[in-house]
Amino acid sequence: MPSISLTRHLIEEQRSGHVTPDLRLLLEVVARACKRISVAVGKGALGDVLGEAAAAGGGDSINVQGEAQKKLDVISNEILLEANAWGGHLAACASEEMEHCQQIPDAFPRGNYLLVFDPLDGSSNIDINASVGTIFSVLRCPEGVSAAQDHDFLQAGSTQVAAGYCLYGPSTMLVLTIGHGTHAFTLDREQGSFVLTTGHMRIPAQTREFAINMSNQRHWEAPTQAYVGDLLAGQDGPRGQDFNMRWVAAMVGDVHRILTRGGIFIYPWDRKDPAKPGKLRLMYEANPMAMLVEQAGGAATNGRTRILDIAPTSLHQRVPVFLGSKDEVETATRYHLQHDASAAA
Ligand code: FDP
Repeated sequence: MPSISLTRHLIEEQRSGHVTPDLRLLLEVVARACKRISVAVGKGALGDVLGEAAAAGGGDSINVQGEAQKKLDVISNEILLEANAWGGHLAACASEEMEHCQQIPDAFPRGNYLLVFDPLDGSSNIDINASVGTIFSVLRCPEGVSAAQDHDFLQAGSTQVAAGYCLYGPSTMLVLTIGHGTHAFTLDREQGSFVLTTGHMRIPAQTREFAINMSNQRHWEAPTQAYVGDLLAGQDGPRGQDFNMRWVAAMVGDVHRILTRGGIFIYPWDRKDPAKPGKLRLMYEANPMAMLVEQAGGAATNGRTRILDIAPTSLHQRVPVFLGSKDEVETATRYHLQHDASAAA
């Protein structure tokens, strides 16, 4: 059986009518940019890419989220912007690292898609040489819009035409959906191409593995406390079985584990910072991951509502996230809905 490259996979999807020529080329450009980021990440300490980015006026650079920017956050953002500027497939790009979307420069033709990305998710893992990744989501530019603005990106996740991530781990993997299954490609470093290694990934409906930052436990709301408490009670508790915990501390790594062998990943709402309704961002973390997970048979909610049904109100909006094995996500969601119902009674 000859190996199937990403290029061949996308051409076959185009022949099946699942992807337009423009979207195919756009995804190829994103994949090419991810290869460049993979090279930069792989250089580590030899490439002068580790550590904090410097602000123009001195000191550490802070992004729009109020978070310190790593050099690799900035490098990855620039690679994605530059790679996507000239292809003619995009109307605009938005990124975790930029307050507002960026239109395609006038020198190049503008296309019909919008690209939104987290250039380097899990960047606190960079300096310890652990997995990080790029997460991206592709939306249609609304009809008749010639100069896309932030509000043109504010579409529910269910309208995404493609979503994916590239994981920079021991191997570099691109995991992609265009709404017809979730497929994983591994970068063949000698050939320089992504090769299909797992087609139609499937997340088992049941699991005994969960992922959550337990250090925030005291800040969680009551139903999250109750749900995780029952997982921790193991065999002696109401669930009647032991659960194991895994936490990569980069969403892209935790979601990859779940797509590979199941589990539930949770970043709940907490009281640590009441101004933030969750840590993760809807447009370029929760939405693309929710689409990938649903396309692999899993589920994704904010504890109450399906993530892909949430109507966004701002580009950098945060949401609580519960995603992974379908039965387990439904169980966790039930704890929250039952709590709300008894509080309202
Ligand atoms: P990071 O801040 O390192 O970029 O989206 C941000 C994220 O990582 C996720 O990848 C990860 O799951 C989470 O934050 C970890 O945050 P905490 O260490 O604050 O729990």
